[in-house]
Amino acid sequence: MTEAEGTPMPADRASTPAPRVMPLRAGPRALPGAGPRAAPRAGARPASRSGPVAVDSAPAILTLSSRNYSSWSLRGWLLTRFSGLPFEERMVPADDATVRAEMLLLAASNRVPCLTHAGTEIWDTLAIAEYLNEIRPEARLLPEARAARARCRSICGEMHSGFAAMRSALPMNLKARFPGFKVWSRAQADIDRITTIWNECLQASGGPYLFGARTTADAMYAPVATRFATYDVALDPVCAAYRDTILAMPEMREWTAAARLEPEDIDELEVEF
Ligand SMILES: N[C@@H](CCC(=O)N[C@@H](CS)C(=O)NCC(=O)O)C(=O)O
Repeated sequence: MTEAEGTPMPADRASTPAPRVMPLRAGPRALPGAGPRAAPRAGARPASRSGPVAVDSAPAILTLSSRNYSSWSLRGWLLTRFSGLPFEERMVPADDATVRAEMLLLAASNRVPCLTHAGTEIWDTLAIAEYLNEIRPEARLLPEARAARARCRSICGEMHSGFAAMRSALPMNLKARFPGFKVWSRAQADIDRITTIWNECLQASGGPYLFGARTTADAMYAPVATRFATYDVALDPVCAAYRDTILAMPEMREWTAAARLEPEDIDELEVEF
């Protein structure tokens, strides 16, 4: 068992405030600014590193799917929590095809996560990260130093577009445990690349997160940490400690506890999702 129940929480960051959860009840048009054709607010102020901007006070809605299976939902949710932006959750039910289809129409891409804020719809996880970094610069979702920032964006991009073998062979499933799981060679090559990234980042930053304090990179790789626990993936001590640091984050514990309450195990979702 590799999950970090009982391991000490990292001391450098407090837990971020919990969002209000809103299960889907209203029709799509009931969501303020959430329509697929919602136009970006004209003249919305661009990012400023000097502090929060006016747009920051607008209500935010984050559309998500299964906590147990949806790795992209987890990334988007962690990013929004890291940012400190208050938001309401809209959960797309994984098991109701009609409601699900309706709900996904809210996102131009038919994908989750989707952040709707101040009349702007952001439906890709990296775009959400960049947006949150602009409106909440004080959260430092990207490292301060230019070289580290470039490296952070590089490894986030690598996660976003890569590791297909690992993602299909070891789908995220927070509730499951597969002791002694046999990892096939192409998935192992992806795992090796990820552990190289983690080791390099942690050595350069000194940890406990990939770039010292928490950044977008930790949200992007958090579902990988859960997979390493679920599938009992053997790790070197540095990567094992990082996995446990991620799993012990208060936000991660909160997400996992809620995932455990999701009633159903959905066979068709036991694939990359
Ligand atoms: N590249 C997208 C990936 C999003 C994605 O693939 N989301 C999956 C769930 S993890 C999805 O919405 N699948 C369609 C569905 O749930 O019906 C991103 O960065 O947000």
